[in-house]
Amino acid sequence: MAFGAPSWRPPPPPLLLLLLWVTGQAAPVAGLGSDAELHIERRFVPDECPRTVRSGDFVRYHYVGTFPDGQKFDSSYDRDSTFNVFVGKGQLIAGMDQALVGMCVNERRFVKIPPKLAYGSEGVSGVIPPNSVLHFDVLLMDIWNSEDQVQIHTYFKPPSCPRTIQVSDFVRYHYNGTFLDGTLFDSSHNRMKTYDTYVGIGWLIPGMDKGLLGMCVGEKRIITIPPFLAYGEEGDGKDIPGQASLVFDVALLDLHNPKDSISIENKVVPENCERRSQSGDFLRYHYNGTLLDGTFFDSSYSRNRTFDTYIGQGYVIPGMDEGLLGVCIGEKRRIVVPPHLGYGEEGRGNIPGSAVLVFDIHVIDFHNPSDSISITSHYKPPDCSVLSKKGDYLKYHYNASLLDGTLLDSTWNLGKTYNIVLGSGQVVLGMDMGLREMCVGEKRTVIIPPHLGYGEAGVDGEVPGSAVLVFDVELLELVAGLPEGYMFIWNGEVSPNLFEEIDKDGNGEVVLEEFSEYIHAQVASGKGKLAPGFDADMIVKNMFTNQDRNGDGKVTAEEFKLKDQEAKHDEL
Ligand SMILES: *[C@@H]1O[C@H](CO)[C@@H](O)[C@H](O)[C@H]1NC(C)=O
Ligand SMILES: *[C@@H]1O[C@H](CO)[C@@H](O)[C@H](O)[C@H]1NC(C)=O
Ligand SMILES: *[C@@H]1O[C@H](CO)[C@@H](O)[C@H](O)[C@H]1NC(C)=O
Ligand SMILES: *[C@@H]1O[C@H](CO)[C@@H](O)[C@H](O)[C@H]1NC(C)=O
Ligand SMILES: [Ca+2]
Repeated sequence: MAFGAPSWRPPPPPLLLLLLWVTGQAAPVAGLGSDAELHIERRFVPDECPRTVRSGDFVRYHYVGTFPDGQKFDSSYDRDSTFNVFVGKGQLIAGMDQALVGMCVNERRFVKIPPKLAYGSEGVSGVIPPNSVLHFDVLLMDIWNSEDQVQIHTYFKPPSCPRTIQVSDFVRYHYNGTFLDGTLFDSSHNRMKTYDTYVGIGWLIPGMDKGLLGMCVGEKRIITIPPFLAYGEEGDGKDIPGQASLVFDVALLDLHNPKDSISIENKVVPENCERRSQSGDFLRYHYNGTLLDGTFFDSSYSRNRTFDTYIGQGYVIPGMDEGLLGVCIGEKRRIVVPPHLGYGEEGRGNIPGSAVLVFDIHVIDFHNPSDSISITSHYKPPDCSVLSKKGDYLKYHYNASLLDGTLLDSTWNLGKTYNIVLGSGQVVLGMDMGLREMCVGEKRTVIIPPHLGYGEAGVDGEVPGSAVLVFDVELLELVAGLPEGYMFIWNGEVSPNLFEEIDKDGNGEVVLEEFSEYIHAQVASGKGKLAPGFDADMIVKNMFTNQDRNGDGKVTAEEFKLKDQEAKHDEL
């Protein structure tokens, strides 16, 4: 329909406004129609009606205008856009100004307007005959007032709210955006991604910048924004028409400030804490990783293995590098890491970009690569003068555990002592060190860092990799070893006729049987001594082989002499 829209007001004003302008100048028109009064029929009233139209409000509505005979003279639907206007300010024909008052959004009214409240006796040339009664089928879409503020309605608040959105915070949230009539125009869910933005610094429409303030993670609220705090007269693209009020249903998932550092919460520190982790330490810990809204993203428990790392050296995200400093063994704490100290704007794996990370950690143990063993003696017998040394044969009991108390192994379960020659590599280096200078009856605790224990590999199924070990040891027996390098020594003088004595049958050759018999006899009579803790026959056999230079299984007097003169370190 072409009504010859005047050029003074883009976009082309709809019929009602145009015609009012024509008649509005004239004196009030007397009612000449058959229906002299305004007639309003409420054809649909929604259950929810938080607000009704008052004079001075701005409204958006659809309408169909007909004559009483049903003939249509105008329709907003044909223009595919609502009619937008202030109510009660004379911008409408008088009947319409009255008919809209009291309407709810989504209400539908059928209105009959007498000519005296419409276009009177003059009508509109070519469109509305004089003295026409006009019928309008009106559906209200939107309503606001220039005095409106942003409205906030919180419908879910989490039990704990340690922090709320402040100006310049960065947030991640989900939202559904609708118009007042409930029509969805946008949703973050359609993109399957949170909306991520700064708040309060103009990245958002003003109403949103304001409406998000004070919100906590987990909170859900409905933010209703009048168009002058949203996209105004112009609207936004094809999705948001001009002068539209917007309703955002918002669920806040994440919140931080770019100035945040990490925060440490929920500390549970064991009573006994002699040492706190420092940069350069190697730490083993369990963790559960979640996002601020509780969404789980990773856990060491699911791998049945601690997470092991050096700390303070850049092997982990900066927030963890810092958060793991100063912990005690056995400590639990929560480390909250803002994204700039975590995985940044990019995120990683199932960690979204710009996400705050929450790590609940449990420290299993830590050590420093420069650590040696530590020995704490708990009991020493009154006479503790004979101290263990390299080469001694030791019988001891032990309980082996991890720093968190997990028992690994115990000789008490085996019902017998563990026996070793000290310094012979029969136990891990840390244990070899930890058993020195100990007297029989002494009880001590030896703590062994992994590089002096089972290393990074650990022992499959028994000792975790990189684990610090705790041995509670009790020394039960000590057999003094021989001087270093000797497997057999004489207690007294060596017989001058040694070869003849060994060569029992006097045939000038010593065979292994003769040799072995002789040595054992010396040991038995206390004249000689074999190194303790080894297989005596093996020692004797080795001694014999050493003497049997040409390897023919017989030692001659010549071979015997040669060997005898040679090294000081020889056994005979
Ligand atoms: C938005 O709509 C989706 C799908 O209907 C719904 O799951 C969600 O709870 C709504 N609200 C928010 C704040 O996302
Ligand atoms: C962790 O251990 C449990 C119980 O021993 C087992 O059922 C599970 O499969 C293990 N998971 C992994 C990843 O090894
Ligand atoms: C991690 O989560 C599991 C399962 O909920 C829980 O048993 C464990 O204590 C948690 N660990 C920490 C360090 O919070
Ligand atoms: C090892 O544990 C057992 C049982 O708990 C205890 O009786 C014993 O004294 C412990 N041994 C050492 C060497 O600590
Ligand atoms: Ca012989």
